[in-house]
Amino acid sequence: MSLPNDFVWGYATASYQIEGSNEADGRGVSIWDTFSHIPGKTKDGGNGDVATNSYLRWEDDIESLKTYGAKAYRFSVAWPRIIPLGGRDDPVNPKGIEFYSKFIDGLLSAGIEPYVTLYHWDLPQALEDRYRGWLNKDEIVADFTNFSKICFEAFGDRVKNWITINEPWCVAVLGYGNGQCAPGRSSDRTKSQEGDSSTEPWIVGHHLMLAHAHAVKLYREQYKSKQGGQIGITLSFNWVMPYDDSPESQPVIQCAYSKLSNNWDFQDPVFRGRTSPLLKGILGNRLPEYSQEEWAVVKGSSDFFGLNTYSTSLVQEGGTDEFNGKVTTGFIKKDGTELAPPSHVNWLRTYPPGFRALLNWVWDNYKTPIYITENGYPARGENEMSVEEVVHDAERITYFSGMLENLAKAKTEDGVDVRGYFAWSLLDNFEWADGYDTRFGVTYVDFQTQKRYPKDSSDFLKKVRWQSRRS
Ligand code: GBH
Repeated sequence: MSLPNDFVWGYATASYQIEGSNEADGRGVSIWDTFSHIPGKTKDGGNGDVATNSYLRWEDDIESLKTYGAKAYRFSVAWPRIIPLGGRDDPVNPKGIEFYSKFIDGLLSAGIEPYVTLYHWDLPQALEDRYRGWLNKDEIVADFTNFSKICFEAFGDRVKNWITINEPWCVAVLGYGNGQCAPGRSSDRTKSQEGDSSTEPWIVGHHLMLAHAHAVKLYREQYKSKQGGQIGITLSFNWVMPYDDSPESQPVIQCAYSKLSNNWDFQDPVFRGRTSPLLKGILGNRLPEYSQEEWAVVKGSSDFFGLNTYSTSLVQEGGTDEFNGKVTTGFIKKDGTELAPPSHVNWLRTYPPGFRALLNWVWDNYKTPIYITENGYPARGENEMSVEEVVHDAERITYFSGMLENLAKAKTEDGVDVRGYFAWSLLDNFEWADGYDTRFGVTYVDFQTQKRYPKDSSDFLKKVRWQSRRS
């Protein structure tokens, strides 16, 4: 396989999943601190109090990136470190700025290009308490824009790649629909005392779009020309295929394509300046309308298409879950055979041709340069293995090898403009509602000692990177 020399190779992480040190240097509380400390919200009772302790061990992380030959690193800034209480009239924390500033300098002196996510789910708790966070349009849009401005000012001389919001679908649907992520609101009263799953996810989705778009507008108007960077959003998609070949199954696939399991409320507004007709059909007047002024800000508000993708599912007609487009998704074909063997989690299986198909679909529909901002694999049972066993992660290598082969084909044979690839993740970390039960890292972390051990997949990716360079 061959890829141009300027193809961006990197690893990705997120602040709450790795940093720990939650009270250090004046950091405020985030909604994930609160949520993960409620008994029963994470699988193993885990939380981000320590995680991989990257707030203290950031130099080790840079060392790993160097060893692995990474050219780029995608990480996120914890809003409560920068503005502990979150709001535009609240004090900025110089220690928070200092931390990311020295980290960015460390990356650059190691020859690693920073890709910075502004929001990877750790909202300051004070904003949740003050005005219900993402539910309050005027406040959250102004506060997110202000937080973004502080980051552009403090880091934009060195950071040339910005991602506003990671996976708005997850924030909206998991946070306000099924209550699986912070702040955990839902109509299900066994999960949450407050919340309305039929309306809140769509309201929050609308506000996420506006916050994203206003941060982009600000960057373009005030920083882009002098700092010379790019800014965009990251959406999560999994490819879908009909579960059989019959002609009757084909209409359902059209429906599934239009939503591509996760992102129907987001890609059409940003890249087409409209709400998805399919979604409008299902939700009717529960789908918030954008005013003309709002469309003017939202339409075209991304310089690139940040794409997180992990899996392919089979879809079939029927189903009541509107978050899932009222279709049924799974991995068993009509003839009873499986699409691929299971991984450690029930939503992800290795099906590399789906990755190529997805890349083509995104490119054909949105004609915007693509960065794969996350792609990775949780090998089965890594938590139960000895260090000696766990570092030989053949299953993960199979995954990466198939994915990268298909990425190369999409780029060189199909002409898809994909410019970078960030593997998830640099190291095992706090996997949200799964706690520490699920490991996505190319580095094994012993959470008792915090020692790091490179897995074979880190070496595999390094070799692919060097061998793929066109001479
Ligand atoms: C990404 O989300 C996140 O950006 C990242 O922080 C995370 O660590 C990584 O994936 C690995 O999970 O409701 O049954 O589908 C990927 C999208 C959406 C996948 C929520 C897991 C929960 C299970 N995620 N989904 S289910």
